[in-house]
Order: sequence, then C-alpha cells, then structure tokens
Amino acid sequence: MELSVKQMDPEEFGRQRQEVLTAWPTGKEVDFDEAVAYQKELPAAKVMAAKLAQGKAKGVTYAQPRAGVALISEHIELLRYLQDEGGADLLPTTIDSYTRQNRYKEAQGGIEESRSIGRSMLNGFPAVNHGVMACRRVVESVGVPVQVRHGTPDARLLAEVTLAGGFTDFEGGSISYNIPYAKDVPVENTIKYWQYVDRLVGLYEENGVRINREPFGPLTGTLVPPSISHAVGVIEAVLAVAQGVKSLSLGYGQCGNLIQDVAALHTLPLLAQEYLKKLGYPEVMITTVFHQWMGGFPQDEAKAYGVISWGAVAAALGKATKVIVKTPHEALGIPTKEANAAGLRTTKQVLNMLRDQTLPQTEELTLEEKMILRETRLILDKVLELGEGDMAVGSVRAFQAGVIDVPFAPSRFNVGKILPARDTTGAVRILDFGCLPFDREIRDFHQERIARRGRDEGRDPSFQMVIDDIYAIGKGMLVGRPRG
Ligand code: 8ZB
Repeated sequence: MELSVKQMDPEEFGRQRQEVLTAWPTGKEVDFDEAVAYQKELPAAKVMAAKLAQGKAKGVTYAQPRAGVALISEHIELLRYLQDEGGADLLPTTIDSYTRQNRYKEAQGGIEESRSIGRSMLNGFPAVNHGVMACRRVVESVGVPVQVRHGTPDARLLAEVTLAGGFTDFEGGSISYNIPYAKDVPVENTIKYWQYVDRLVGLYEENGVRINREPFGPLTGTLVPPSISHAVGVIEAVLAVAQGVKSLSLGYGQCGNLIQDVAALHTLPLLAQEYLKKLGYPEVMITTVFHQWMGGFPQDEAKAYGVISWGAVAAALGKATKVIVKTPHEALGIPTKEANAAGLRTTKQVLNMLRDQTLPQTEELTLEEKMILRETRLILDKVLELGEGDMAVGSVRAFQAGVIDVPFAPSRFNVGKILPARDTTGAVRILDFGCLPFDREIRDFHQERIARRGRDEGRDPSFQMVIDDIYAIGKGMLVGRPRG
C-alpha cells in the first residue's frame, strides 16, 4: 500500500482486518455489526464524545485519571473506586506494556502470575488477552465513559477488541505513539497502522456510533515547545479526519509557565480547525486535553500535590475540556488506588474553585499565542510542501529533514538536533533550532528570551541550562538556576 493521506480503500482494510483479527484468539470475538449494535445501546452518559461535547458547551473541565491492573475484577474495583471516591468524571483503562508491544503471550504469563500471586504483575490492563466480553464487563461496571490509554505503535487489534468491547474513546496516533515510545519503527509504518485504527473509527461513525480519538499530546514531556507538539497534533487530526473520524480531543502537556500553557490551550483547536478547513475536510468536534506535569516528580507527597495543583490551575484557566491527573505516587511508580483518588480530589478542588475564572487576555498572553500560531504554521506549511500537499507523505519527509524534531525522543527516525531550554519565566524556548523551518523574527525572539535568563543567572546560554532544567523540578523548582 502506497503511503497517502487518502482514505484507505475497503479492500485493503478488509485484507488487513483478516490478518489483525487472527493475530490472537480473542480477535475472533469481534463481530463488527454486533459491536455496532452494542455501542448503540450504551446510555449517553457512557459515551465519551457526547460527554465531552456537553463539557465543552458548559465550559467545564473534566478530570480523568490513569489506571489499569492485570485482572478483570481488580480493574473494575479500581475504576469504581476512582469514580466513587476520586470523583473521576471520565475513566481510563491503561494498557500494560506487553500488550503495547503486541506481546500477547507474555501478557498472558503476566495474567497467570497475577492470579497466582494475588496482585497485579502487569503495569496495565491486558485488554486483548481478556477479550471483548471482559471489556464489556468493565464498561458496564461504571457510570461514566471509559477510554483506552496506552502507547502502542501498532494498536490495530487493541482497537478492534476494545471498541467492540464498548470503550468509546481511543488514545494515540501515528507519530505521538511512535516517536516518544519506539526506537526502531519507521513513521511510514505507524501512519499506516493508525490509518487502520482511524478508518475503523470512521466505519463505526458511518454506522451511527461516535468514537472519540485523542492523539497523545505531551510527546516526551515538559520541555517540548508547544509549536512542535501542536504540529504533531494537527497532523494526527488531519490523518484521522481523512479516515472518517468526527470527534477529536487534542492534547498538550504542561510546560509549567502559566501564560504559555494557557496560550497553548487557546491555539491548539484553532490550528486544527484552520488546517482541516484549508485542506477541505468536513468540520468535526474538537476538544482539548491538558496533561498535568509529564516530567519528574518530587518524592515528597506534599510537594507532589503542589505540582498537581499547578497543573489543575493551568487546565482550569486555559479552559481545557479535560485534564489528565497525576498522583502523589508519581515519583515511585504505579499508584495505589487511594493515591490515585487523592490526586483526583486535589485536582477537582482546584477546578471547582477556578471554574468561573479566566486568565485576562493581556499583551503577554496575546504575544505567546501569536508566536505559537506562527511557529506551528511554519512547520505545517513546510510539511505540506515536502509532501506536495499530502500530509502523510509530508510527515515522513519532515521527520527525515528535521522539520519536525521532538526533543529527547528515543526514535532513530527523529533527527534529535533541537534543544529546548526555559527562559527566565520558565516558558519553554528553543536554544538550538536544528532544522526547524523558523524565520529570523522567531529565532530572535527565542534567543532574546534565553539571553535574558543568561543575564539573570550570570552565565552564557548553553547545554548546561537544558540539563539544569531537566533536574529542576526534582529540586523543587521550575527553572534550573545555578546554585538552586
Ligand atoms: C505516558 C504516561 C505515563 C504516566 C502513568 C505513569 C505516568 C502508567 C499506569 C499509570 C496508573 C497504570 N501510568 N501506567 N498510572 N496506572 N497502570 O502514566 O505513572 O504518570
């Protein structure tokens, strides 16, 4: 199949489907027409796209945790706890690492080991191994929509099983679940895998079932310049809509400077709408997702609550439709259900207190928005130019050329030349532009802001600043200053 942004032809989809559904025995539980009928019977309160549309109209920010364990009844107990004791507005099912790598045999081993030891030996819920009926038990046990969250380069079977299983939202995308997660998978391959997932969602849509799709916004974490993650989000939005997706949540990971974070939340849906329209796609529903701090966390739980709260503030003031919540156990690993619920309660307290407040549209905020818009457009226009109008082809070439370059990504298909650093206010700027297609004015802006930090710290801007920024939060700070 030649790479193109165009909708997959039905023959190609059917051919792949045979292969996908026979990769593990539970694939044969998938009966598309029956699954459509099942999805149609779900009450509106359990349909993510419907609930997000409601939240967007009301201007509220919903809170969603991450959570997943190996066994079905324990997973249900966990989700119920987060709903009832944490007040989660939306629920996840985080998938384990074996499943993310299509290693279903090893996931099966993890299930059996968990059964015999009596605690979860997997870092998530192995939905493919458990199968369609088990997913339905999960969905039927709670009162709010449930989303699949993972990090899978090839999620075709996972999507088939979980969507037939009644999940109404599927996270991930061809770039966002490849470049930050895999070392050796070509972008061209993941674009094709994810076109299958998006086409599947498109088929549900054509049969009257709306499934929400959410590209993974934060990429590698807290030092990704907003224009880079926005460019990836818009590309994945275009690729999804081309396959028939009608409901999208676009994500952004907290950088830590409030004005920059709010500017990023304001501009993300505007850019997606702009490029969808420019490329002639139909209008779709777009909501935003804000990720609380995706970097290192303090071990001290009291300090962790501070980090969590600051993320809740940015999500609320930026009017994100949803915030993905961290827990006081973030520095330690997978949280207990109590710690997970505590992170939710902290977040909801802040969201409730700020629900009627917005950040005033100051000159500074407008300037941040203007810079993010300009930078993202320069990247996206170059992607389209490289692809001769085709976003899929352009994306592959853009990664080759370093026109899109994700800092700190493990993928060998990412050039890895750019270096971000914080300015003196903690906003993420670019120290080394690598091959980003930015003009003089943008480069001067970044350089000037980083130079100001250098003057404040009495040192020349250098790679040391980048290192200091990475370790700063562990020392209780946002900006990595010399001598704390
Ligand atoms: C890219 C996402 C990383 C975040 C959390 C990590 C981290 C991963 C689970 C989970 C609760 C799980 N995470 N797996 N949280 N239950 N099974 O995702 O702690 O914050």
